[in-house]
Amino acid sequence: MNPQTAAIAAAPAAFMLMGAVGAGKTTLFNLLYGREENARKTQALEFENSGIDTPGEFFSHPRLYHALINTSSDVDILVYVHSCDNDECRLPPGLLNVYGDKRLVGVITKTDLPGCDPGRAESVLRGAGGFDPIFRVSNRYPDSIAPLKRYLLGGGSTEEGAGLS
Ligand SMILES: Nc1nc2c(ncn2[C@@H]2O[C@H](COP(=O)(O)OP(=O)(O)O)[C@@H](O)[C@H]2O)c(=O)[nH]1
Ligand SMILES: [Mg+2]
Repeated sequence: MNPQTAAIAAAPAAFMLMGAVGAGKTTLFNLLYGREENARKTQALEFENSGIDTPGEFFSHPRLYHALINTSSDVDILVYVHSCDNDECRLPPGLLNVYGDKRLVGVITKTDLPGCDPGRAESVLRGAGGFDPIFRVSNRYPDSIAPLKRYLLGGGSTEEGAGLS
C-alpha cells in the first residue's frame, strides 16, 4: 500500500467514486470537498482526505479493471456514480464480489437534465448491484448533494440517504 492509500485507509470511512467517463464523478468530488476548480479529464487517481476519485477509463476498460479493484480494497464505501441519461450500467465483472465487506452506495447525477427519469435510473442501478442507499443529485444544484455529503463525510448516517432513494 502506498503512503497515500495508507492515509486514506486509516480514515474513518474511506470512499471511492467510480463510474463511466462523463458521469459527473469529478464535479461531485469537487463539490463534496468545496473545491472550486472545474472538472478536467481525470487522468489518475485523485486523493482528498478520505475520498478517492477515479478515471472513468478504470471502470470501462477491462485492461484497467485491476487498478480499480486494487484501489477499492483500501476503502470502506464504493460509490457508483451514474448519469441519469445513461440507460446502461456495466460494472466491471467481479468488482462487487471481490470484497464482501464494502458498503455499496449509488449516486444518480444530472437529475437536472430534461427527460431524466430518476426512478428508471434507480431500477437500472438496482438491477446491476446491491446499491443501497441510492442518492439523487444534480451537481448544478450543490444543495442537492447535502445528504450524500453527510453520509460520506459526516459520520455515515443512512437516514437522509434512505429518505431520498
Ligand atoms: N447537467 C449536468 N451536468 C453535469 C452534472 N455533473 C457533471 N456534469 C457535466 O458533465 C461533464 C462530465 O463531468 P465530470 O465531472 O468530468 O465527469 P467524470 O468523467 O465522471 O469525472 C462535465 O461537462 C460536467 O460539467 C450534473 O449534475 N448535471
Ligand atoms: Mg473525472
